Amino acid sequence: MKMPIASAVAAIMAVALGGGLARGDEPPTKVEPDSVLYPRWQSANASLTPALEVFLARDARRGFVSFARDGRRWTSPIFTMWKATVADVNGDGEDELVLGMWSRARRHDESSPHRTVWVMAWADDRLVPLWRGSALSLPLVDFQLADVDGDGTFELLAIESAGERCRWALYRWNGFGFWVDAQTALSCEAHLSSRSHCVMELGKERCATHVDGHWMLQ
Ligand SMILES: [Ca+2]
Ligand SMILES: [Ca+2]
Repeated sequence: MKMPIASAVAAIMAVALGGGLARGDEPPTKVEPDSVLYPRWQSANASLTPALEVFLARDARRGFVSFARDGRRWTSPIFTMWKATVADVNGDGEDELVLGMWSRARRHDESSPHRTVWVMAWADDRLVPLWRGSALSLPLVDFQLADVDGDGTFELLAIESAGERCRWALYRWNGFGFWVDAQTALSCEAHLSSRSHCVMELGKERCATHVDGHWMLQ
């Protein structure tokens, strides 16, 4: 018997995410994605712009992405992810899926698990990892992607913490991973703003700005 798409996704989620559904919730068939992303991909030389649904477990320790296509549903493996977004980070005109991931890689300045970033491309009808970072240069708090200089390639803007010190860092893709191009010290109370190139710090919005040849938060 063919299972309806919504039921199939809900069943995957219920089994795979375990804690994602609590007693008293709506039945699994009513499960809604946590967000929907709209990547620009290529598939067999045709453009593919799926409504990519993001499902996260309630404890944000695991999740997966899924989309419907030609009456069928493609669903990713389960990732130890806490966030998903899409942007063209390598400037090839197609979007990458950028996942906030939990890593158990050992690092002297990181707890285990700690937050990191993976970059996945869509190729041959599947997700292919371009970069599976074990960590960024400092312990990651949160990130977003923005094309701060308007050249069509998106930069990764991270809030990072090292003990009592926190910073905003602008990372660029170098073909093999990310390198830090700019940074600004930040209150550890800061968090991402709804505007992708900005953060909120102590009630004020500070945004990526180009000053004297350098990027900084102002
Ligand atoms: Ca790309
Ligand atoms: Ca850019």
